Amino acid sequence: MKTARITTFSIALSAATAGAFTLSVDPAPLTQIFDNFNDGVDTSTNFNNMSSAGEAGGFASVNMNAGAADPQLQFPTPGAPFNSTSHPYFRVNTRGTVGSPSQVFPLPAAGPTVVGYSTTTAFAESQLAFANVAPGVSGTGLRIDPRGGGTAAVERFDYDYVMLDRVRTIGLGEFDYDGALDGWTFNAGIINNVTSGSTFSALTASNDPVLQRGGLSADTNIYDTLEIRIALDPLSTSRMEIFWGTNTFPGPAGGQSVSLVNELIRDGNFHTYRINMADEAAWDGNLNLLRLDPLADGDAAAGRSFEIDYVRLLEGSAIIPEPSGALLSMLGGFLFFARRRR
Ligand SMILES: [Ca+2]
Ligand SMILES: [Ca+2]
Ligand SMILES: [Ca+2]
Repeated sequence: MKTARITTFSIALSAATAGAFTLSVDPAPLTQIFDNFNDGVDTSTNFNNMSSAGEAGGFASVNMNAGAADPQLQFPTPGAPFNSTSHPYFRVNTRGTVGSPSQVFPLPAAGPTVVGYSTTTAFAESQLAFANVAPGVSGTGLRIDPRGGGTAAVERFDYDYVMLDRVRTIGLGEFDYDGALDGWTFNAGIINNVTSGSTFSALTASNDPVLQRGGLSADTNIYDTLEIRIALDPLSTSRMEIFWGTNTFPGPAGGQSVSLVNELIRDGNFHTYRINMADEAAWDGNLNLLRLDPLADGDAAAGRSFEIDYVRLLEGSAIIPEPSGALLSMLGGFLFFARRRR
């Protein structure tokens, strides 16, 4: 069920929370799924020295022939075509039997549009930008060269998703292939977890369920916005709290979090919470840890279901709107706007 778009601006009411943040609930999407390889229908084509190895479990697989020169393949667009003006950024989640330099060429070819990235042996997301594409150029497919060429043995490459973004974006968790954890760990307060169909679903089982993602290095001067798409148990009543750590403000730490309570829509359907952190003093330096407590306290201990579609970091300064006068008056006394740091 799609709900009407509402936007609220608030400070966290939790006594443990200092500072201010800006929240948009169910804002217009900034990301378009180019292909998530989740329907089990292999649409790869135009192979050169490569062949399909099928699409299953939420990703597409291709094999590069032994001795291959200039291996390449194309993913056509089962969905909407790309437009480099509306969506100048894109992300590829991939892995290979060897870590190697890879390239993407937007199709149809429109000048020197190569973008290089690095395939690793575990699934990892590369954040890319269409390079040297004339403004307004659009395309209908991507050619991928998984490796520059020349290898002794057959090598396999897997593709989990290609997503097109309006602003610079990092997928901290897309949960887009079966069993994917995308680097997240969790404590015993989270049980019965299943990743399937691009979501991580689970039950809370203690008063302090914790999901955590470490191993990050994201410049908070660029990435100042969190976006979480989550469905919450209609029986739930407690807060969702997000802790973070940076190189200058290590975490998780008490008082270094934001929490949502009344802003949460608990109807069992997915809702998007876009949280701009620019006014949080400790959102500073390089983000290296994010912790998500989906629910808390006795509510969580009672065993509530939740399902996460994704957790993303966004270049928020480009897209967080200043509040309108009408909105200001509508929200009246709930408003607080901290001085922006920059
Ligand atoms: Ca497919
Ligand atoms: Ca996928
Ligand atoms: Ca997802």
